[in-house]
Amino acid sequence: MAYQHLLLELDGPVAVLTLNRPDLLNAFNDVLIEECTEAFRTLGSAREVRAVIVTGAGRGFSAGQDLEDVKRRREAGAPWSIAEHLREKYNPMIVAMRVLDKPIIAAVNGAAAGAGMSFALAADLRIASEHAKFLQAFVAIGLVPDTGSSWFLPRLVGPSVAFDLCATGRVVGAEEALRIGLVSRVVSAPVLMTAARALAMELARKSPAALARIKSMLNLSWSSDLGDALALEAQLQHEASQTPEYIQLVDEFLLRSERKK
Ligand code: LHQ
Repeated sequence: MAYQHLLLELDGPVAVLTLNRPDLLNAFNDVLIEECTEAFRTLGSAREVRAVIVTGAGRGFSAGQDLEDVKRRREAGAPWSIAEHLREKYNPMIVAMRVLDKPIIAAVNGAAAGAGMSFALAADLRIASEHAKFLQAFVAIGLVPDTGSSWFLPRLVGPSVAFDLCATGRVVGAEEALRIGLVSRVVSAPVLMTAARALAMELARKSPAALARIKSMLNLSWSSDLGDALALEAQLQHEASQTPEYIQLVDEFLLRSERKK
């Protein structure tokens, strides 16, 4: 599928989606948001794809909403509602990321600001280059967090740090991002994509059915109580244990243990 502002590369079981508006630090316009949503949905039914990487072309990851585009609309006098824009464009993209039953790795190569940071937070895990920086840029233009940031951020870094980041809009560099749990790894810029691809390949070798269930149970854990989580674990573990993969992997483990004796 050819997109206008999004590059899609298939590398065996790994799909790499690159936001491709480098002159604007990959700021989102309508087309880019729609293309991302479409790509996540398409990848959901691509059986050969087992892990997805999202990254940005050039020196930015994504600067969030394309503010030039917003200004153009205002100047054109076209009636435009931010609420509608969020409901019809950004929100479906975030939902498409969370319901995709495959792991999404955000390889954060540079600035992730506003909705660009939300986009990174909606991935299953984040790996950053030393040039990555995260900012809840909304407050600097008198807005509030959107595109999922108000939901993801407190869950990832706790309510106090989330408030700090949302209320100040300050820049979080790669090392701080690692320390506060925004990202799980930091690597040097030249090896970011190699590291992201290696991680994606590692995930691609795992049972896809197990990964889909892991994603689903962790999605639900964020809004469930302990009783619900225990019940869901029992149900999904039952389903996982009915798969041929489970029997085969346990047998292989026991065989390896036997050989060591
Ligand atoms: C940009 C942008 C940008 C256009 C850099 N747009 N051109 C949802 C619904 C509806 C409306 C509103 O918003 C939302 C959600 C949101 O995402 S709100 C938040 C929108 N994003 C921002 O406010 C971030 C604005 N950008 C920045 O703060 C900085 O550019 C960051 C920290 C991202 C990067 O700083 P630098 O590395 O110093 O780069 P730069 O500022 O020099 O930017 C490079 C170019 O990219 C520059 O253009 P130029 O022609 O001078 O090279 C910027 O104007 C352009 N650019 N962000 N969001």
